[in-house]
Amino acid sequence: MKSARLSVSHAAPPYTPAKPLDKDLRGYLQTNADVVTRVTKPVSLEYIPALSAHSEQPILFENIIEKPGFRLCDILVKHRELQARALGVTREDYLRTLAYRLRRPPRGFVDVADGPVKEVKLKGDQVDWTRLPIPIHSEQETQPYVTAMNIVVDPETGFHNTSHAGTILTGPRSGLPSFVTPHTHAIMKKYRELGHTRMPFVIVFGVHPAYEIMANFSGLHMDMWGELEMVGTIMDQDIEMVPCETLEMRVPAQAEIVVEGHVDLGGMRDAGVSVGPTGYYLPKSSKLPELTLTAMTMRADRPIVRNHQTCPDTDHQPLPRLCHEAMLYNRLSEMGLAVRDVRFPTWGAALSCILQFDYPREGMVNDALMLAMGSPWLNTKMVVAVSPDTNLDDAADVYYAIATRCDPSRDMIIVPHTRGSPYDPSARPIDATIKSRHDPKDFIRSYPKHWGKVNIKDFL
Ligand SMILES: [Mn+2]
Repeated sequence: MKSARLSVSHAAPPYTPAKPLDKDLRGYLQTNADVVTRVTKPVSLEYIPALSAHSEQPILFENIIEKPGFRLCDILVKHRELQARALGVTREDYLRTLAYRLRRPPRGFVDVADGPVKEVKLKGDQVDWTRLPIPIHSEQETQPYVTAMNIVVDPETGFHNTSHAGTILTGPRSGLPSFVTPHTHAIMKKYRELGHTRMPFVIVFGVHPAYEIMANFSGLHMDMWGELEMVGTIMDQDIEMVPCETLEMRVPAQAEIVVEGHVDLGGMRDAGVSVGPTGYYLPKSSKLPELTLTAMTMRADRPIVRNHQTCPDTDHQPLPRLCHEAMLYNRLSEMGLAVRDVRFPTWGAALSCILQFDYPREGMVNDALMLAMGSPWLNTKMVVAVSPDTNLDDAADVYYAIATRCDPSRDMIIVPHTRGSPYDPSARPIDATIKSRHDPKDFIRSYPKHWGKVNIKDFL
């Protein structure tokens, strides 16, 4: 009875046989070796952004010419197949499993005294993170950009808030973290109000990809848990945390590399151009606080830097929206829809969402579209509802459904005067031309150096 697949079921997912997930990134890469591209030939760091972004599956660079002793991996969650592997379930069970687990209470941590990330400990002047393989992500950027998970502890609640806000690497012990999330801003404000001049901050490189899915959660949670307290919940296993060397904080014991430091709560520095989630060079400049490093701990054997290449279509677009998809799945299910999938496609510039469902009666499609468009996030500028027979992995098939099944005069709803995304350079939907009122330079797309000119076959 237990394994029966009923047409209506309220049994808790996953339906697939439970097998514990790997605790760490290297375990994950080994378990999933069938889809990992291992690059063992020497590669210069400048080719890694283009080679990573050309890859549709996990890629591990084991021999980086300028950065001996370190490895780099990328593309862990770009597609549904990979996201399902991150949760250890089938592709079919992935979204409802994540949606279900996000409704569960936080599992918290298991505190341990030691762990693999403590095999090498560097403090003070010994710290030099320019030794790590941190690439420059695009043609117009001039500095290496760190895109790993970061943690700040809420001084009021003690919860561990996480994000993947990028940090510009400015020197051996300095950086400029971008802190794009409202929660990080709120937490910085709390530190200031408590009279602090600096905020403890850690960057965590190389964790199991399930950490990353949870780390990008954004929703109502700050009075109940931090994202890190929920990682064990979505992994269905305990998470081990070790104390930092120089901060009153704990960090994942199974990470590859941890960088500890303080963020200055006083002034901000101009950081120059960066690549936004829409793929354009926006914002053109931003004021960011200064980060000063105090310690770096890591594994002894060729620690892996997890890079999220930012452009063009990489993990960077789907990762911050995977929990959004699961939360929308929950809310659409509450309406009584048989939800097949919810997707922020990599090719939707992090502004567009596709809902796929069967519906029992008229009116439910518009309600579903309005629900998604009224979501708390700024990523639902354009929402498309499709039937279960459309292939969401194929942009052409979605376009085909729009072209053949939609009469815009009847089936399109335009909702004016909503917030919009600061990363969205357009002003109106539908007319997707560059407007004469705009500066065409604002629409230059970002690409890594050597884009389209490298072939992974030359490096294998
Ligand atoms: Mn948060």
